Amino acid sequence: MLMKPDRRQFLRIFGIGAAGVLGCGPSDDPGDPAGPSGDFVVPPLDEGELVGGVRVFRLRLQTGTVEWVPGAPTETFGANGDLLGPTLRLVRGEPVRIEVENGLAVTTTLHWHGLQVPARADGGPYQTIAPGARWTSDFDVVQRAMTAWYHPHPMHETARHVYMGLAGMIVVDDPALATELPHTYGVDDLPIIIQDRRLSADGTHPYSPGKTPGMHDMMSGLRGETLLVNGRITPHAVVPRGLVRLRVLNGSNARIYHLGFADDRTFLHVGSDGGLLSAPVETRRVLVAPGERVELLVDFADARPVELRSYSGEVFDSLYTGMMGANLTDALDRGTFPIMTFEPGTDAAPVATAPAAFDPVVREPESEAVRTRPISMAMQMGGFTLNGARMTDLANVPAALDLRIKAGEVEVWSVANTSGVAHPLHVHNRHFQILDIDGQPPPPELAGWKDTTIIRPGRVVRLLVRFEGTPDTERPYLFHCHILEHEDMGMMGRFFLVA
Ligand SMILES: [Cu+2]
Repeated sequence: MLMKPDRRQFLRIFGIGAAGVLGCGPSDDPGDPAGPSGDFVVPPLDEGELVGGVRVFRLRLQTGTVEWVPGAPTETFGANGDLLGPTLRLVRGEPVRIEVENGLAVTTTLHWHGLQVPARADGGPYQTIAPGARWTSDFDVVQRAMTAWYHPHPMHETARHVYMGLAGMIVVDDPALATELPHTYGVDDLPIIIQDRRLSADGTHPYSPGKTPGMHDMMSGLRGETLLVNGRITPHAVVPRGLVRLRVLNGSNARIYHLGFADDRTFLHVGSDGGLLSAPVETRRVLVAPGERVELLVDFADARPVELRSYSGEVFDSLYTGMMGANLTDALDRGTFPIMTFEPGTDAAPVATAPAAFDPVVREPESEAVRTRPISMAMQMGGFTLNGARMTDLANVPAALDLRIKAGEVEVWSVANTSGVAHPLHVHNRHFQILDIDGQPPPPELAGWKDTTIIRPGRVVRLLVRFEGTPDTERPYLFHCHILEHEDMGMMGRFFLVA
């Protein structure tokens, strides 16, 4: 199979002459330099252009096609290409301007998920970009080194636009951070954008033009059986021998992954949404919900190829409970399935050993919180609700979902999920810390900075959020479930940072 656009939109760095171990058949164009679909690709790295001290990026949203199903091209959206978009590299302390041109036939937005930016620059549903129009987002990079991403966020249409292919990674670098971590993009520092798709034989999917998912898919969140990494079906990557950093982004609409390797090797979990943990956590599994990022260090020194899998069945019972939970899942959620394979090549990895510790994440004291705000996730009125309500109209938001928070104040959000399925809660603009889960302190991999976190059914998760930022009484931020179909159906609220 073939992705013709790759020739210009993706930098192909790892070739393996033949179809990948998990590739889905031979290329129908053997002369294509992009190779068969089984090859791992990395999105191009975009470092912007320095203009008068401002780092300027230009993203053009456009339509395209990708041939995942041989002979049946799928219509796609992409940024500066047919599918996905470049990885934007930001530098802490620098002013940034991102110029977005909407070359689509529909109104959309572009949101910087995980970045602390003024509300006017956030790219949520209030910052729409009409077809043919441009939108400029200006902000200073104020946060620590981390992995973020961008995706559309239009009211009621986020799921469709992301599923059509609009998403990209953002890497925030901090020149002051002394780190021995692998850091050569595309060599030992790899973006791993995991998405699932439900593709019909004619190349269409439930969000293809003219189509809309049914109510069951909206309730479960759309899941598919075809696994993509950076737009390629279960690809095969040749990696250096030694330590490789994987920046994993779950860019799926709804599916949660429980990642591990087929040989059950251990690896190091070094970072969460908001940057590095206090120290690497050695583990065999990592759970990643839609919207979340994890940074992993994997040692490929043994020169043996290995499959990255989702061991979803191992966590099924904790993510989905009762009849509702069981009804809103598929066979993959109960089993184990491949994501991609890694094959150590002949080059030695540039970084030989993993650091034992990083700058400690200072735990936020609960005593600074001025209030505890209950947040409920429930199954009511034939759908999922947030605080017993739904946000279905940008101009008319239920009081329970229309918050005003004084800039600088610290709040505890006590999030209780009484529904039968896990929901990943995302808060725009701020990274938070998990105080406790059902009264227990978080495990070390969840004790760092987060902007999206899984709330399992029946659990109460308390978050400490320091609402710093630029006051703006006219433009709000959002908080919502990151199962995109749930968000589109109104499992979302807004907050204004006020002076
Ligand atoms: Cu949800």
